[in-house]
Amino acid sequence: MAPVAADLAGRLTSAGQAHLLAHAESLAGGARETFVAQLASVDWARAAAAFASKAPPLPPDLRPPEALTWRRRCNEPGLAARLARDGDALLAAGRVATLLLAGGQGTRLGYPGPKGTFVLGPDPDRSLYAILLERVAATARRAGRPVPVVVLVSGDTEEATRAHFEERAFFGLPRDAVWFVRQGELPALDDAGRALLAAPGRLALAPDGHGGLVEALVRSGVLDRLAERGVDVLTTFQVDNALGRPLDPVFLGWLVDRHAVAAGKAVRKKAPDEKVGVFGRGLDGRVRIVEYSELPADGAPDLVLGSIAVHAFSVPWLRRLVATEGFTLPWHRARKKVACLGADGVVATPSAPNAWKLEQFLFDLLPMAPRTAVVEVDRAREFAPVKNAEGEDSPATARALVAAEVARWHREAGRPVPDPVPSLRPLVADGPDDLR
Ligand code: UD2
Repeated sequence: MAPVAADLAGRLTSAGQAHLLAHAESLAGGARETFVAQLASVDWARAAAAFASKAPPLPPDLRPPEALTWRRRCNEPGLAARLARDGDALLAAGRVATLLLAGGQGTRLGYPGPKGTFVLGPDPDRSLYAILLERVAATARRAGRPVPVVVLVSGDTEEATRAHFEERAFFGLPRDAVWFVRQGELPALDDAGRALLAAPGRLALAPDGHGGLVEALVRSGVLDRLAERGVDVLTTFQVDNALGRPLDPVFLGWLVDRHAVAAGKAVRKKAPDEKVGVFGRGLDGRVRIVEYSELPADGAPDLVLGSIAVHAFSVPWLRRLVATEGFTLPWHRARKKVACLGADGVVATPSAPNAWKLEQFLFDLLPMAPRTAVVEVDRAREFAPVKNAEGEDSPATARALVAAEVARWHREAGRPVPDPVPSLRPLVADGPDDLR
């Protein structure tokens, strides 16, 4: 059998992965070729840099950032109307695109496919992708201009996601305005930084975090394509929130009003231990989001604004940022239980965490932004996460929140609330105005 190509062998050795070379040599035939191809697909220098990096320490003096509060928005209808006009103008001018984060593995839900294909219901065609992308299509219809959609996928989600879009005829979106962008993957590493094998001849790979979208947008050329189309604002949202509104004109208008290059949506946290990142503003005036898993034990109770992971970024600012020398997002490391091939040649899931998964977070762009606009929204209207199979943030709690919101639309439109409450079909109705 031909030895592993010298340049790959060199990359592996200099990244401390010589054990993988030995494993490759122990394989033969197709298994060896598949494994060597997988080894060649990993950016080993990036993995070594990620493992060696230390996430920046939390600034000690974070305070809640200035925000357009829900109370102010309700008390100043004139302000909300003006902001909505500015946001609608951006949409009507085709200057807004949106990116759906759909590369995650959805481990906690225990659902085999990409989370976007999960049927939230009640009707059987109500997948999360259908609900969310029909909402984008409805917004574009109202604006009279297409809204380009970028879908961030990973090795775990790309194939089934593309198939779902084809089956559903892209949910009414123009195909030439939908891009699938594949994020990078990194191997799970042991305490010495050595890559684990998920099985003989197969690395234990995981998506590199939704912050990987920045490199994926650059590498794929999609960031340039968006700029060429005249897109100034790229909003982002998550596949696991059926009520997510990344194209809300007030949100867009506030970004413009604050002359900001980044924006985020917040809800008042239910409790300090709610599993949402928190907005904080440092003495440097920069707004950041601290992930719930990285908060102090008390959950930083005075940081009451929790992130629902709806963001917006200036495309020109993003393009300048990624072009600056040495730009990179910090690496966050999480210690996880990763099923892997033991020294005894048997694949086993360890009883205790045994490996490091390395992720970049999209919201680490915020402290790089000179100004970030934050909009507080009403959780009942915009936040119905599907994270876990049971209990909180589960399909059951999300279904109840969605039904309550659809019922509210009927009441607000002076319509009797149907029983059962109908499924959420944004192309039919996406708010009380559509029911009037
Ligand atoms: C996320 C936020 C949390 C809060 C919460 C709201 C992060 C790290 N945490 O918690 O602050 O806003 O949502 O519900 O954002 N994804 C990718 N590629 C990846 C990893 C994740 O596309 O490599 C997507 C995933 O498909 C999902 C979203 O990012 O749509 C967040 O997934 P997560 O599990 O990383 O974060 P989560 O849900 O614990």
